[in-house]
Amino acid sequence: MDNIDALRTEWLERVAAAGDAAALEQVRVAALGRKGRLTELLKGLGAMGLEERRAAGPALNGLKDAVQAAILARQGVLERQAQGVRLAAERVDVTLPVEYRAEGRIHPISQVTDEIVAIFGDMGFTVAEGPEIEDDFHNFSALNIPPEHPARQEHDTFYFAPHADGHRMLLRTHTSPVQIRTMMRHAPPHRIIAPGRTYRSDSDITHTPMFHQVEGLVIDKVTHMGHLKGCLIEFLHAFFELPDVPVRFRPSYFPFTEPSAEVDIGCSRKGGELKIGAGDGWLEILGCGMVHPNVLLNCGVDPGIYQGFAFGMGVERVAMLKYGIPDLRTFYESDLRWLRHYGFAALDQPSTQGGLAR
Ligand code: 2NM
Repeated sequence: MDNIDALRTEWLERVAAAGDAAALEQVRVAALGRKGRLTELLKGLGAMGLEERRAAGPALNGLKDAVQAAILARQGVLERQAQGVRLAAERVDVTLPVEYRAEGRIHPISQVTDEIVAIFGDMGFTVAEGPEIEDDFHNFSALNIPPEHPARQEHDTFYFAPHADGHRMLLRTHTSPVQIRTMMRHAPPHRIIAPGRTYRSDSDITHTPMFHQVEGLVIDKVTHMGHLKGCLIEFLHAFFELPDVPVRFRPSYFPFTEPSAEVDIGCSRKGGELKIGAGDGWLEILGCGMVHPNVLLNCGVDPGIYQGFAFGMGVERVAMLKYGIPDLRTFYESDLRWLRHYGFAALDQPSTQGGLAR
């Protein structure tokens, strides 16, 4: 029995001393494994006489149970300890200062272009794009702009150096060549808008040599001036988020449309402050008209069957009016303080709700 008590003390101490799961497993194998110390002693019971076995058997089995129970208990303690260490290592210190990240802003030109695209998108228009480097035919001739028209002069248009055969490429002066390419490549009906960069040799407080336009084109068998007016009035209401903004169509002239009109919205100018939506003043916003039959013919569209309307606006101009940006030239100075002030958060979706939801 002294022997058993000594064994119990020894193995319970060894179990208690195991510092991790691997050490504990080593102790278990040494005591209770196939060739373990206690297993060997239990095997020895078979060789004993009856009396001896009656005395030693319960004691040895009791010792085995005690060691087994101690191992299980120690296992639990070690697992909880390991978990504690893991949790301490994984803990996030929410009081630490966050890492600084520069947040980008959407440029007003991108924002306003997206807004215009979203509004016409709701009316069933799809976006069309084309090259910024164009030829004379797509930028001028197809649009019924005569050879002697002032817009074709060196003074107004950026031309590239002439090729050997004399023809020279140019930077498109409007996005209309996109409409020309669309009509030449695809059969009618058409309902497209063409947003993009345009270039004119012009630089003063109200002109930058590169600027942006959105133009639109609708061609179908029954399209008439009523559609033009309804479409553009709906657009202006949605864009300026003013359902009651007065709209005026004023006769005008473009070589590529007949009849042509300029579109104004009502405004007031009190004490030098411009307010869109009411008052006795008018602001020019858009140009538009019914596509000239010559333009349709130039694009292989039969004007006896098809007709339609087109319109165009300057993105910088409507952006300045909608968001109160006073100086055109600041758009392209790449001043980050300006962009932080006039720019838009990336997660603000271009909304058509303000004007369309009545
Ligand atoms: C405007 C005003 C009026 C226009 C015309 C065409 C085309 F290709 F269909 F003939 N595209 N854009 C147009 C008409 C553009 O901008 C002030």
